[in-house]
Amino acid sequence: MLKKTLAGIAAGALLLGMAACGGSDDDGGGGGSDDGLIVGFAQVGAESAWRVANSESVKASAEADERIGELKFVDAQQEQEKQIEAIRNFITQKVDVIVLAPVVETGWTDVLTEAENAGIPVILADRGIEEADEDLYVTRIGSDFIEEGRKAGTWTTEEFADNDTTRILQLEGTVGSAPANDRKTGFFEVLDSEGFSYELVDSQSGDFTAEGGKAVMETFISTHGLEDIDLLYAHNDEMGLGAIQAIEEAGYTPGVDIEIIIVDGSKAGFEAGAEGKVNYIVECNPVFGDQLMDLVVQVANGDEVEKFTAVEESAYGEGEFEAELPNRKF
Ligand code: GYE
Repeated sequence: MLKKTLAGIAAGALLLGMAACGGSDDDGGGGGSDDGLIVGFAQVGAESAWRVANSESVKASAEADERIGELKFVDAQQEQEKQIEAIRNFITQKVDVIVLAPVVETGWTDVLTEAENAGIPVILADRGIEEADEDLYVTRIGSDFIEEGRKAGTWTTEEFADNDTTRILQLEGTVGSAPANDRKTGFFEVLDSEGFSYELVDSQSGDFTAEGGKAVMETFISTHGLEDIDLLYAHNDEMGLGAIQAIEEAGYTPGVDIEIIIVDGSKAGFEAGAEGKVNYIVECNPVFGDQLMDLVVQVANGDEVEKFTAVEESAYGEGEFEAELPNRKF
């Protein structure tokens, strides 16, 4: 779907206007200067290797890009209020473009309407927001999280095809976040549509952190034991790696006593795979800084852009982890 927003057009018009009059920092939102675009980025936090790599990619691409004058970077420590505050500050500072990686999907209507009223276009990086608010941003770049969940689901139906009933534990990402919602949806959509026989024994959030994953896994083990569990589906590497610690501390062998799927594909995740502790890795690619900067410039110019740009990603099974390790970027 193509879309040209009023905000984008306004920003482009202002840029042209400024070029004609020599530039000034005093225009309304969507201004800009001869020194390049001012971009405000409200990042989720630093909860995972994925996130750290994503922040580095965006910062490095902004730094190297002559079209970008300044990147104002805010780490919101996984708190929506901090992101809302950051966006309000960006509006006050009259940045040219706001980039938001929304912690959760809901609760954005007011602040994004404020950005729209200020004439500042918003780009979503990584996570998405609820459909009702889709007119409040110009475009999103990131992963197709439902597809990631489907990959995990497809592997599960093949891996456990001979089981009577496959007993599953799930470690969910941050409650209300797009990747947690969608990775769950895609996974169970495949299991259900394949008529696969399973029991979801327990499912809780580990907030995408290693500590969270470990703590929840300890509870899972003390509540259910692991003897009758076939699979752990962890929505990211950190939670899976934390869970592996808990599994080992309880005297079980991860990857053997319980098979494990993780999502992201960090070096640490692939190392665990090469050691036989992880059985399937769904890749999620955080390195899209260059593509994001192209979008920032296009959006500031009021160019037409796609509503969604998917980053490329793959999935890896046993026998592939070691060979892939040197290619991992984070
Ligand atoms: O999978 C996880 C991070 O939103 C895709 O957030 C991102 C997820 C990623 O904390 O590790």
